[in-house]
Amino acid sequence: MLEQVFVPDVGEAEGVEVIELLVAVGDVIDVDTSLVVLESDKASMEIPSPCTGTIKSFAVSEGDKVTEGSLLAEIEISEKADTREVSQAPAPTPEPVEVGEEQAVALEPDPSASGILAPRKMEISKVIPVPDVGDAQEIIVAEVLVHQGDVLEEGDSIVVLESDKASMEIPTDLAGVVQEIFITEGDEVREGDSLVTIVGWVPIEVVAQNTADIPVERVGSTAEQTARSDAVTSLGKTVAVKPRSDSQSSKYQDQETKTGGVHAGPAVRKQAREYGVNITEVTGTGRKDRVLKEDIHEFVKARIAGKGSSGGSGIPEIPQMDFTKWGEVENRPLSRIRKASAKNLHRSWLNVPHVTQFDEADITDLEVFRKAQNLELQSSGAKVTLLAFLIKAVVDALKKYPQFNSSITSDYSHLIVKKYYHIGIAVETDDGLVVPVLKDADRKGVTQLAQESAELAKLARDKKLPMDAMQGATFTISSLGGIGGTAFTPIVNAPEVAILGVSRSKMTPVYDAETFNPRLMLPLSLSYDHRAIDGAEAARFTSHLGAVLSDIRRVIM
Ligand code: CAO
Repeated sequence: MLEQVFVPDVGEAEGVEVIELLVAVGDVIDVDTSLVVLESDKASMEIPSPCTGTIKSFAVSEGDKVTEGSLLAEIEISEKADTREVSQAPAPTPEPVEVGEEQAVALEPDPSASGILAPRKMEISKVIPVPDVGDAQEIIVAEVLVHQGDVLEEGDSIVVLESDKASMEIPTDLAGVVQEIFITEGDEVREGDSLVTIVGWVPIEVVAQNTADIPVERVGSTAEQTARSDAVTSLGKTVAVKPRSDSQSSKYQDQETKTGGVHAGPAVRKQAREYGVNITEVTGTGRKDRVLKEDIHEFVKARIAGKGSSGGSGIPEIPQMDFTKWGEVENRPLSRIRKASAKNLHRSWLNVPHVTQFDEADITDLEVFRKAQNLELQSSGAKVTLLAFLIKAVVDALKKYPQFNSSITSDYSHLIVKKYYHIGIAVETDDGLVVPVLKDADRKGVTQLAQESAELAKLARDKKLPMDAMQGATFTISSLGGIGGTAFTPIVNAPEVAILGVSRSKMTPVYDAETFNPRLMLPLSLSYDHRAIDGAEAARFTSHLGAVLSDIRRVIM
């Protein structure tokens, strides 16, 4: 049996363009598989399949103009049970579902009346509150990341809150549109205060199962929505609702679409086509990597200047490949931290002429001393780490070789030598690399350095580092010693000019002119900016570091 799919009411008398055929003749598809993307000047939408089956033919090609009622495709139905009838029959009366005392959820009516087949979803309005923020006394709204009318996905950040101890981004757990914002930057808030209201859609099954968990303020059906344009009443109060597009019948109308693996709105896609730009090659800088008009402009500018889109540095770009040609792949979005560190690392890598000096430090005696100290400290619960001794030794070496504690001016005319010693510590977290800064390391003892570095690493892993705890480093240590490896080439954390990489220590036979002795050797990898530091200076720096670590008493000399 053949099922014919027609263009629904798209609210455009002059018709819309077929932008993309998302499946091919012969493809086996499920109910709701998107078949084609249609686009007008105002919106783009994907047209879903009404049934499970095999694509028999397409009546349109990419670039065609179509209007309501035009035949799009024919599908050979394979599973009658999954077919949703497309008829002109009136919508059935919504069936109420009880949610709490005062609210009734109306099932979305069968959308076939409008020719579009939408999943059974229900609109809910949810207030996102300030969560439990521990024992913080004062919480300030540092940044409001959304605007009224923004379309958010689940997990998108709404605001940045800051307390005296930490800063944190508050995400939405409901995908939808920002309806109302209750706070402004600088406001002081408390746990439970309302931040924003999100109006979103959730599958009816989810609502039915989780009514107890979802603080639903307002519920409504599509039918109700259509009947009233700008206000709804619930819980005894009227809430303003931003009117949605005229063609509510299309479930994707007025939303950005993700086709070809790229998020972009219709106007942006149109602009890309006009400029002859392949949108999949453009790096999106919007939310969720959405491509913006500015990105198209930048892309075109870079092309005109003969540059690749990747770095603007004139290096040839790595082409975007379709890896699915060779096997199964998974698209994993990068965390905000990974994206930020990717940019910083790339910038440093391109700007800083790196050299890495390798050396070893004999830490046999230091480790004996450290373990003895830890035995003494056992009852107090404190622990002296190797990292703390490294910080101490590094500060000593920085004092002796101050050019390692500097930044180079952008015209390369001066070194700005810093008289303070703030040591960045690379910390691995689930979201990527974070570099908290241990301030004034020269004024602290080894026990305090151990305690503070452990606290900073914990805050980083718990995503509770305040912004100022990640700023102002003069030199960075990246220790992979607890994990393994013999050496590596860390990337300088510009505008710093050097970074010390530390690998795993190993018992090694060391010749002392008469015999081989077993010594615990610590591999050091010092990367430096060759514009600011000469190779000989780097060799002296690591030699001094090695000497201090082999006899820690030297730090008091
Ligand atoms: N050689 C041998 N063992 C080492 C060592 C070394 N160089 N450094 C640490 N260890 C041992 C410690 O002795 C400790 O063992 P015990 O528990 O038996 O005492 C264990 O490894 C863990 O050490 P730790 O808890 O003191 O942690 P750390 O000082 O090694 O590291 C931190 C702290 C924050 C640097 C680390 O957790 C981390 O995140 N490292 C990764 C940094 C990173 O990703 N760098 C790459 C940057 S470039 O991409």
